[in-house]
Amino acid sequence: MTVLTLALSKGRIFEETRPLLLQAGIVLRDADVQSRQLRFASACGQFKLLVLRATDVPVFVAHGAADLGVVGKDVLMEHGGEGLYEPLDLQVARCRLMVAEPIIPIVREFAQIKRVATKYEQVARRYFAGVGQPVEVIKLYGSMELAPMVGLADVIVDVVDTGKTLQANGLKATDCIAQISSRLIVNKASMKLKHKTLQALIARLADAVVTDNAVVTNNFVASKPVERLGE
Ligand code: PRT
Ligand code: MG
Repeated sequence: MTVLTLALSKGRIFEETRPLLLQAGIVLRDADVQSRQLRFASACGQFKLLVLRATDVPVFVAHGAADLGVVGKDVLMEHGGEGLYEPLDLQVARCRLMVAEPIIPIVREFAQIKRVATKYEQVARRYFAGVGQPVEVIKLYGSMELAPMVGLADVIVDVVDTGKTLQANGLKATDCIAQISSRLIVNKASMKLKHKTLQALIARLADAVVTDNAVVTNNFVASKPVERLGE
């Protein structure tokens, strides 16, 4: 049996990916998921799960500490994707990566270079360079929405889902940089060394994405025979 190590982040990606994993035959026990363990095995033992911070998922996979992982396209764009294949769009945890500015414009006394607060430093640099706008990018790790309010930045770049967070902080979206969803990423060396097992898993996950719109109950899926992949 070829064992695969899968990197996931807790939170919305985990919640939305778990049903797809189940459909693909990867059963995770509630006790493991709810525990504080950062590494645990799937019920059949073929998969080792690593529970990581979202931004660390591509790092673990690129270095081969995990064979594959699930990560938001936003995080992947910021990482750059070196050492990784991106074979599948899982179409979960959808949102948009957007530029937002104060609804009521904040007038600055001196016309200075536009300041952008974001945790997506590289993406923001590339985007504003692409539209020919010189900017100073200020890297933050959270609460970007605060930055314009306190005069730290003129605009922010962040992911937006319903838009309620922007609205609650007096901001409005002005430009969409990218449509975001979660992607399956695979280490390039693992793809060669564990090709058969990985291809089988990718095919199963692709099927799961297609049928994801159907309401799938745990009972229905769990009652299907779970074959070991690549055997
Ligand atoms: O939370 P933590 O700092 O640990 O890490 P994280 O924020 O990277 O993880 P998590 O689980 O919050 O998000 C993981 C991934 O989910 C992101 O990389 C995106 O690909 C995707 N995703 C989808 C989102 C959202 N929707 C989303 N709405 N990630 C974050 N948000 C946040 C956003 O930052 C903003 O604060 O939700 C707020 C906006 O939501 P609305 O509905 O008010 O617009
Ligand atoms: Mg978050």
